[in-house]
Amino acid sequence: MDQKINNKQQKGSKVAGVSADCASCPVHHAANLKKLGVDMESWDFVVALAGNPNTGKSTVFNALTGLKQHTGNWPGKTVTRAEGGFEYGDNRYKLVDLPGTYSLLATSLDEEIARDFILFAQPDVTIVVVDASRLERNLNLVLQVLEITNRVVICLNLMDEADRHQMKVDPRRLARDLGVPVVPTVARYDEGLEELLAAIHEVANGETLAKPYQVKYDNPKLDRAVSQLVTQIEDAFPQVPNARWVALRLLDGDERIIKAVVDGELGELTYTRDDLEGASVSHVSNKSGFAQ
Ligand SMILES: Nc1nc2c(ncn2[C@@H]2O[C@H](COP(=O)(O)OP(=O)(O)OP(=O)(O)O)[C@@H](O)[C@H]2O)c(=O)[nH]1
Ligand SMILES: [Mg+2]
Repeated sequence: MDQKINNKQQKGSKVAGVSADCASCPVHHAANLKKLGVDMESWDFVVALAGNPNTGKSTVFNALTGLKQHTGNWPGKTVTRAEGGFEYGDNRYKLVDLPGTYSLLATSLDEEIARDFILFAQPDVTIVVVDASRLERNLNLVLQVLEITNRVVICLNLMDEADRHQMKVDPRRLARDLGVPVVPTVARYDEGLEELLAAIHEVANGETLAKPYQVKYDNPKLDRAVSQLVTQIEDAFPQVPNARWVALRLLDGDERIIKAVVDGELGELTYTRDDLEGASVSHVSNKSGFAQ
């Protein structure tokens, strides 16, 4: 309980002192989310729901938010976005269902939307829903998400399917190897969701310290190029939390990220008070997404 109060106080003091180092403060954060069409006014934390297609994301989404949800389109796109909310402990959470993707390389509109949300909106927690019976294929996306953010909870879903195929999946070992919480679930039958909520809550409140696994490329030339670029990216955009990932994408010739660097979009993660005061707020009833 003390921990929660402390977190709130810390957040409050950061809000009061919006300044050059406001990159991690909630007001700044809200502005990023607003830009992407998420109203943060009545919520403490934003949680993104990512995962491969057909892994049970919507089942988890429905279980956590009830059926009261907003659906609309992603701003400027014809892809549907569902968002809802839930309350857990002392906190209100907004849950955003991302399109199902196998990767975050932005080679399709769905991948671009999922990637941009995790990168630019910096959700407080990203849940990656994983099919326990197809772990190898699903880990590709997990590793990519871990390169962008360490605020991750793995929802190891379809455990019943893994059992049915006599596959032994060890959530503890996976958590140790990946360096982030892993919660086994059978979302269709509401199994494991309480534990999932507890893990989300701990990551959101900074009670879980993640040490995410990072892919090693074992290539000295690449390592040198990455570390040179990381220095330059950190100089230009001191608030970017994942310079290594940005560097790797630049080396890969990722046009979207090159554009974000050239246009300074990455730098927009730093908001000034003027930016914030200029931002209009669209109101969404804070009850509208709540489970009964
Ligand atoms: N056996 C089993 N089925 C599940 C589980 N979770 C979800 N399902 C089923 O899997 C199917 C796909 O679930 P969805 O929640 O629609 O999956 P999704 O990830 O949202 O799918 P897309 O949005 O199409 O990517 C549905 O028939 C669910 O009932 C589970 O833990 N076990
Ligand atoms: Mg779905």
